[in-house]
Amino acid sequence: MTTIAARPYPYDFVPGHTALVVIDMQRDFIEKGGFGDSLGNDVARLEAIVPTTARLIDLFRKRDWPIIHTREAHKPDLSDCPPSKIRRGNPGLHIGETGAMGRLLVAGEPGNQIVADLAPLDGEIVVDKPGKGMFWATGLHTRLAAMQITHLVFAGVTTEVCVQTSMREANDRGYECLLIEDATESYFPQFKAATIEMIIAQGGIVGWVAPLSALEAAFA
Ligand code: TIU
Repeated sequence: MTTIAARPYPYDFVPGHTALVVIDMQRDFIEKGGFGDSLGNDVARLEAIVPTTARLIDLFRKRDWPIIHTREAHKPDLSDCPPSKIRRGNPGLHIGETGAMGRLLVAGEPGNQIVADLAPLDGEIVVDKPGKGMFWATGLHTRLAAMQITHLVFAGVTTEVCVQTSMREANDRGYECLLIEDATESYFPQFKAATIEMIIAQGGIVGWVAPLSALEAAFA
């Protein structure tokens, strides 16, 4: 066990039982012409965390610790996308419609791929999730249980949507969750800040938060 300097108090990292989860670092959210851009957001904010996230992934890769990459992805026939989800959002371009990088949030489309600098390697788990949370309709909890994973380190986008939803789902399933604060980002800085405060309030009601440097220092 290794102790990480974190808020609201130190986080016990348990090698062999800890996986990294990188949420939705896909072109749809991070590059111009994707879903995030079509919703009217400044995607450059999200692109800025790619180098930190790459360092975090590298820290896990060097030690051969498990890495899970998620993508928000729907089947091409959209049978796994509720009509309410399609209706909401940008009134111009909806999920499944064709943008500059193919059909928005549809599996297999160019925009649905993880950005090149963070591309998964063979042996890493890639989960296509139809919801904002990573456990809904993915079977991931069963896979993590089979791997005896009890601790999850989170990164990715966006902090208050898919990252927070996944972390709350994980918390309810009994995982000890740590969010790396400089490897997550929101289109709305105030939402990122509020999410971090919500996670660590009340004695870590959802989990812990730490900068990447705290993890690097612990494993130097
Ligand atoms: N719109 C927004 O902030 N996020 C999403 O739709 N999905 C994720 O957070 N991945």
